[in-house]
Amino acid sequence: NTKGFIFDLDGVIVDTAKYHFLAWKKLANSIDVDFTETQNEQLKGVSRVKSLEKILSWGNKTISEDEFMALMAKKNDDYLSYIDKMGESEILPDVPKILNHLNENNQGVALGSASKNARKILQKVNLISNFQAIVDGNDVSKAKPDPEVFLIGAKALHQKPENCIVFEDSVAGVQAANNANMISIGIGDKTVLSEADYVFKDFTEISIEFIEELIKK
Ligand code: B16
Ligand code: MG
Repeated sequence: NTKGFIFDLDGVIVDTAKYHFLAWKKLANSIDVDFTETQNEQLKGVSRVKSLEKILSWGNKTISEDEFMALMAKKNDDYLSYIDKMGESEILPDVPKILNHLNENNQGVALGSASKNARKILQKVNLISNFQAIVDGNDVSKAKPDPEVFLIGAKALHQKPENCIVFEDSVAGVQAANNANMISIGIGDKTVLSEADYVFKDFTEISIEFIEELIKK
């Protein structure tokens, strides 16, 4: 039995949300807009363009197209300065255990992320060789909750959507998996991710037996 396992990146494999927060906060404050951790929550799984649009609307700011592009570049440069220092120690607990088990048992493994920096981050934490396919922000035109990112992932793994399992930490991502007709596994808070088929706090709560059940389903 072969299934397709599709992983989100930020919040599932690594905790880059803290670096997005620092970079967005610095940028927002530089244009006199407040930025809180609660607002950062709302940017999870959301693209870079959409994130800046939200920050500008929270601050009631309108800017020119050129300024918009300049701010996007500034945020990303700042974000990349944190990414450059990342290493294997920032992989979230038990993620390698699950990836290794899937690879050893010839299951399809893909990444499905909104980030345009996904490949770089996977290289930094030395996990890139665990993925047969990488679908990221450079490959999609429609953002989560649209299922596009995961449907492209399923195709790359030569799997039907109904034979795919998605691991996601964001509400929009869980909805995208459900919209793709895949099994959705939320990583995080049960009350936040209530639309997911299963929810676990993190990968330390996911047993190999559970993974085996998903493979046999
Ligand atoms: P970038 P994911 C998402 O990654 C993040 O959750 C989101 O906060 C970020 O804005 C988005 O990637 C775009 O990232 O600026 O690096 O292209 O959770 O889909 O892996
Ligand atoms: Mg995420």
